[in-house]
Amino acid sequence: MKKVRVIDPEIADALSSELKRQQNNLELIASENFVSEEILEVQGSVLTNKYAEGYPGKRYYGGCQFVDIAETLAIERAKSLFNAEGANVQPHSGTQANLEVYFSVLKPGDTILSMSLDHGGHLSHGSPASLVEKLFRIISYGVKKDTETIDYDLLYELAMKEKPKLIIAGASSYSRIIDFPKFSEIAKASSSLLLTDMAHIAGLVATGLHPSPVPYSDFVTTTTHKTLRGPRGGIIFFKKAYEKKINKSVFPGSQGGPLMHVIAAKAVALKLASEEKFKEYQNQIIKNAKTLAESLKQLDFRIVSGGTDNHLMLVDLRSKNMTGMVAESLLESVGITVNKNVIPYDPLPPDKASGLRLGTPALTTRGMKEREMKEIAQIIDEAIKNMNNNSELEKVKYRVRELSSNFSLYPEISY
Ligand code: DSN
Repeated sequence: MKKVRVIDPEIADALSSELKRQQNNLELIASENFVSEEILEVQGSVLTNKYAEGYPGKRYYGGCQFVDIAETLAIERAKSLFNAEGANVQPHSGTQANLEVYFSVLKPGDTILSMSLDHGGHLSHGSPASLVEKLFRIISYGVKKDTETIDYDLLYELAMKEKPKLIIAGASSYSRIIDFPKFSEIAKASSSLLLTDMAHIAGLVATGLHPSPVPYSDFVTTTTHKTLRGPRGGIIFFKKAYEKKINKSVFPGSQGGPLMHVIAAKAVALKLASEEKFKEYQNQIIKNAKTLAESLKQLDFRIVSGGTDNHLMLVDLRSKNMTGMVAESLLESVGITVNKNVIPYDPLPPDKASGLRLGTPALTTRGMKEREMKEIAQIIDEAIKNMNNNSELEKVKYRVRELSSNFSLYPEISY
């Protein structure tokens, strides 16, 4: 029996139920993934006990010789994988990483030009709901109404008119290739700094399956747990000239003790991401996303922008007379986990939303391929068509269980 079950059965039950949920359900949340057992092992290691404020070789605590090894490996692997001049692996999350970039070069009141949340941007890029909007002046670009792809003409126009101190490229729900040379050209024309948040596509970038923002950006932030398939956390990449500013902004600027167990797990994830089979995995993520999008289109679902070039897609549910909110809970009831999402120019508010965001990284980790994606599209369609027919929904639920049971996940783990 696991030790936690002896001392805290309530938490052990929560862990056990979550494990079963992950094993039995079909996980289609585009920003989630399943880490390897090695990463779980390192993240649950004795490194969690160590305080190490500062940086390798320059800490404010004794006894840091071994965590220094871990952090140095993480930094070097991050730089090498993404061909970056510098990396800070301490940010606790992607939002934290973005804030740390802002605090390194901006003053309160400075202007940021970023993609609007409604069109696929991220909260931390300056949504009115976030702290960022209270500290800085936020101007937003978005996607064109007809193509639903980034409106680079509007971006240029706004950049030249507003002369923002910082332009942010990158998104949370955008399924097309982002033109980083174009962003860089516009940032240069408006004398702005360029930050790219590549959190969603980091795994694709690491393997050359999405063009890299690194040569074109002053700063690049990422999370490590999405397509990159590492522990939850963030990394900031920077041009050498910003090394001191970024490092100071992370510590002591906005964080205290780094999470050394997570940093060591980031190092392992970065090592795994440099292997040839990681490229095959990323390739399969894209093939799966394209197949899922095409299969849904054949079942009369509209895919925003007509398809996908990466790991995710936005499905417009209006032709099915269903909101994202209803679809999310309906699919949850049959064992498919997704998130409702606004679509560009959505007539509905975000808590209802007209769309769903679907992504393939997690199911690809479980070994699913094109055949399973076609089946999942049919299952989603069946569930939506039969939303008021409980006996049909029971059959759909059974199909989900059957499909899921063919792809094992964490067979050795129990709580
Ligand atoms: N919450 C993440 C996502 O789902 O895209 C971004 O932080």
